[in-house]
Amino acid sequence: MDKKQKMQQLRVFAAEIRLETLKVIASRGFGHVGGSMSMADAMAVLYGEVMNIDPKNPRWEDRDWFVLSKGHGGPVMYATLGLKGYYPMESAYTLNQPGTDFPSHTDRMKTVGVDLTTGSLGQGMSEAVGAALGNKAQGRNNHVFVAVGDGECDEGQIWEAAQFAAHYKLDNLVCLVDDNKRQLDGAVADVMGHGKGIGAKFDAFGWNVINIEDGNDVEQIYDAIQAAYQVKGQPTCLILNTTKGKGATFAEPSGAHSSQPTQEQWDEAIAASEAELAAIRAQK
Ligand SMILES: Cc1ncc(C[n+]2csc(CCOP(=O)(O)OP(=O)(O)O)c2C)c(N)n1
Repeated sequence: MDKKQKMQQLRVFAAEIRLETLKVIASRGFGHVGGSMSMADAMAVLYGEVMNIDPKNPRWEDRDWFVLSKGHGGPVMYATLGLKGYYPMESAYTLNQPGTDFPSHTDRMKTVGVDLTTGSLGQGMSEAVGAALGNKAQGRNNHVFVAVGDGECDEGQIWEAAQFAAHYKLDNLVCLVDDNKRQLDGAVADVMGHGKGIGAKFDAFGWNVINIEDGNDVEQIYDAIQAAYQVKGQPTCLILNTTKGKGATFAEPSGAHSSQPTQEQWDEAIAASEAELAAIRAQK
């Protein structure tokens, strides 16, 4: 398969992830739509092309790892893993209900395919750094990917982990910053700005930094990860310039953090997402 075909396949996968993410959250009626939808394209690239994984053997020792440090984005992870065949997709339509294996925030003890438990912002980054160090120490050639939010980067723990990762030259670690410009209380710039920018901070901490102009474009994400693989002796940080709520008719215009739309709004959003998927599938 040539690269053009691969990218088309990833665009379809991203649209499938968006649709399933909406359905997963719709099953509960409310949830973190914004920060789930902004991640769909990155998830498509990671799970559709980049990561070495085996859905039939989720704890395979040489697998690549993924840590959703912004654990409130659980639904996009459940959609991705379901579409990859880790479990029947329908089982995730029990989001955050009593007894479910699909809590609102990702939990490795509950959901097949989730590598590490997250939800308390900042902690997943430290867990990912530990996983990268451990895998390297055991001589594996795998990679650890970690996704953090731009609001999450307000947490001091992110920067302790970043310093550690650079010091130990963890070039098997790739951090994706979902730079959707918004957090729970509003714009990141208003709540707690990042001075010269998140990329400049990672650079100051000794990381290789790649800025992705359109973080909702699968090809740009794919190319950046290939470039990251060439860099030795440093971890890489990808700054994904994304749109919060991307593709959700009721959430994208406002960039809402969490949403509780009416049934009519859910129906409209799911129909629009289905139409988007059909249109992308029809592209050559
Ligand atoms: C330690 C901690 N403090 C507060 C929260 C509550 N919380 C959940 S999501 C969120 C905002 C995160 O913003 P961002 O990282 O930008 O996420 P995104 O916009 O990508 O959804 C907050 C404050 C939390 N989960 N953990």
